[in-house]
Amino acid sequence: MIHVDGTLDTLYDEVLKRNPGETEFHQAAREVLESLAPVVTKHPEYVDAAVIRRVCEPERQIIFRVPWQDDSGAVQLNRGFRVEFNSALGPYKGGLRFHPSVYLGIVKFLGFEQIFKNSLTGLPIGGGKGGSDFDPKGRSDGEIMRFCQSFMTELYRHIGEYTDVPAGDIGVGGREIGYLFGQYKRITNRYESGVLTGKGITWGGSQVRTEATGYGTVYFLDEMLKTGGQSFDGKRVVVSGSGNVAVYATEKVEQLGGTVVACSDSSGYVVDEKGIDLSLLKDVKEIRRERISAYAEERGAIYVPGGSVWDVPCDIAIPCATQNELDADAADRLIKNGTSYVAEGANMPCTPEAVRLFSDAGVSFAPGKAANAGGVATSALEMQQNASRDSWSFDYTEDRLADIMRGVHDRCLETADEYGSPGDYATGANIAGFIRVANAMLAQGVI
Ligand code: NDP
Ligand code: 2IT
Repeated sequence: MIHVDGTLDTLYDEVLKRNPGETEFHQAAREVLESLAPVVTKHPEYVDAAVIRRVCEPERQIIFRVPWQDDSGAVQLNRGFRVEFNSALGPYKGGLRFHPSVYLGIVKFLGFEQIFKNSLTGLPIGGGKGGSDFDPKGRSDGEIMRFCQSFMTELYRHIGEYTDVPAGDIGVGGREIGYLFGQYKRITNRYESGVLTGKGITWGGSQVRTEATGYGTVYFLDEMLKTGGQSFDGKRVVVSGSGNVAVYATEKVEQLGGTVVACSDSSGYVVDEKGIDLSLLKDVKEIRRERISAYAEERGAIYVPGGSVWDVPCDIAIPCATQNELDADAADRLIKNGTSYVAEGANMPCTPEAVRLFSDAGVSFAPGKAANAGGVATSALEMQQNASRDSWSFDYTEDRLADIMRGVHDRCLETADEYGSPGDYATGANIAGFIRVANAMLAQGVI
């Protein structure tokens, strides 16, 4: 059971009752509520004005039908979602996920996390998330385009530069954002650049957005290492996944002097003791869209079908695939193998039991809502450039990203200190993220 003060207990019970069967949302809500006990003691006004209660209830939830025709002419059917969770700090902001596992509980957990993550960046963005149970694997470009067009034919009426600004997530990258933007432009007859982020560089996109989540996670880790008097130099690193976040986390680790010795996809993992060859990885995953086994074959590296990438010994672990991919067993093995830093590039990849084991073993742990905030932060920089019809250089944008990640890191540590949990990044992130949103909600009245 949840060990928090009576009020938070009641709130958690309400979350369970109002959102039956949505286990990922329950998990995300519980992790935040468990951190808020010292906040409630210090600030009873958040309870009086039902701020915590309101923050757990999305402002709006949209569910829609997405019919489309496959290459054989058969009609396919999927479900689309957009959960507009909280707009206290700015327009709803958060990615779209296309994956067969998507249902309301996943979108709600991601939207909930996004509220606090976006708040932590210090930028003017609210929280939201969307997606579909569409499975892009094995689909042709034409099928992806027709799906995106159908998805946007409903979504367009709910989004806008000042309302709700989607971006990518699992299964949604530059190609999909292109098709989505094209359809939005066609339906609305407006070149509204700021309605989506993650656009191509030549048509309103920002430098560094593609790299931002992975780079940002590694900048965050670099700050954690510095805090412990260490650096990436000579460190063995394991990254899970081999998508957008994993690839650019790998790139930045290598730039900072570490070696990424393993990565994975949902079929298996690769061990490459010489260090991952980035140009081959990008070619296999980003251009050819093949499986990680193709990388191993061409590189002459070890491929382990199935299994867990967390079996590979490392100093630093960066889970960059999906929620709950690193459980207590995996945490146990990492700890036994001497891992001392874990930063979540993905959203909620570590189970609560794994996080507890890390904490007990003195492993320094960074939660996703802090460590992976660089992606959405750079999306906010893309919105700034769109609003001013400007575009910044790569170096300038990357400096801004690095600065933002240092800010997020320091805010987590300072807040953890202030609320009696020194060194606890997860508690610091939850409290600091919550307080900024809560104060805006208090100021804006009962809405
Ligand atoms: P991609 O679609 O580019 O890559 C996802 C990777 O994770 C693939 O290697 C995929 O393997 C693997 N994966 C996905 N689902 C599963 C699963 N159920 N089991 C095992 N492996 C899985 O997505 P991103 O890199 O963009 O996203 C990765 C994580 O980072 C997600 O948690 C996302 O929410 C989070 N994130 C993303 C941001 C962004 O800007 N893109 C920003 C902040 C967080 P396979 O190809 O075999 O499915
Ligand atoms: O989880 C995330 O922060 C994202 N998928 C990025 C969201 C965004 O709006 O850039």
